[in-house]
Amino acid sequence: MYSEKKLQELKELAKNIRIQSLEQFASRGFGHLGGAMSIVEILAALYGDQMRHDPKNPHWEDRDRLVCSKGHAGPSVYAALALCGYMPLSEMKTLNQEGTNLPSHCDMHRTPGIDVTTGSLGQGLSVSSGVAYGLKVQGKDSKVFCIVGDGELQEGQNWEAMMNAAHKKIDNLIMFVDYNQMQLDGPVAQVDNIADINAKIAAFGWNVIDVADGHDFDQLGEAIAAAKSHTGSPTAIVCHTLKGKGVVWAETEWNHHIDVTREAADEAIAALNA
Ligand SMILES: Cc1ncc(C[n+]2csc(CCOP(=O)(O)OP(=O)(O)O)c2C)c(N)n1
Repeated sequence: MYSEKKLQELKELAKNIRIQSLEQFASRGFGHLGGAMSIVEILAALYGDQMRHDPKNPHWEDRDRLVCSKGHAGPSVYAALALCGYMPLSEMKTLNQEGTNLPSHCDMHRTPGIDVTTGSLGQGLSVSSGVAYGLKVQGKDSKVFCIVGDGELQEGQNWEAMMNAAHKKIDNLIMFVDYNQMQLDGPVAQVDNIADINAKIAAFGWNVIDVADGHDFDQLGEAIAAAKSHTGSPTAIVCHTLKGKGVVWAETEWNHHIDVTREAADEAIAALNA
């Protein structure tokens, strides 16, 4: 789908989102690395191509919205925003420190470009649905993209939101499921199994698109384009991803919230640049 030139541009953006996320974790010494890395290509596809937004005007009324419901992945969202020009890259060194604009979890009152405060899992889809409905009522054609974790889907509020969004035909709402199959304390299937997730979401009246490789831009781009043109129901894009993706020493089973030394970050950045 993408031209070679655009593909390279998106890959470069994804690489730099990883690098700038690592800079944040290294400056703080630790963080939610695994779940930040699994959504990098989703963020790059959105901010680098599919989303209507203006870094010079973060509150532009006609923008699309992004709600990172898995708010602990804030650092990769901040990196994407900074790389698009919402803030200087120098802010990356302030993650979760006194007076920062970059708290560990997303905060709409602190960070330019963050549309909704998140961190308490399970709430972002309800808020996204309300925002999307409000936009429709106002006659706007803006989309609301919401990224939820697969472990997060164990929270019952998601299913209430899904039921209502289908009932109200909120078709400008697009949910990404970051289906990395891991959560804080182990495999989702062992902690509280959500399978068969596609069938469950479809049973709630949603259009469901399965993306076999959530790190592949062609697959993501096609899915997002299809979701944007779909009418009559909200769409879920279930992205099969890898927690810790792209960080050489983090593509392991235990990478949820980990120490990140300067040396470890440098090693990962060198591998990304190689
Ligand atoms: C309501 C609530 N309970 C618990 C937590 C602590 N917590 C933070 S991340 C996380 C795991 C979430 O798993 P998943 O949604 O799969 O995210 P990912 O593994 O992709 O990072 C938990 C339990 C929280 N932030 N909010």
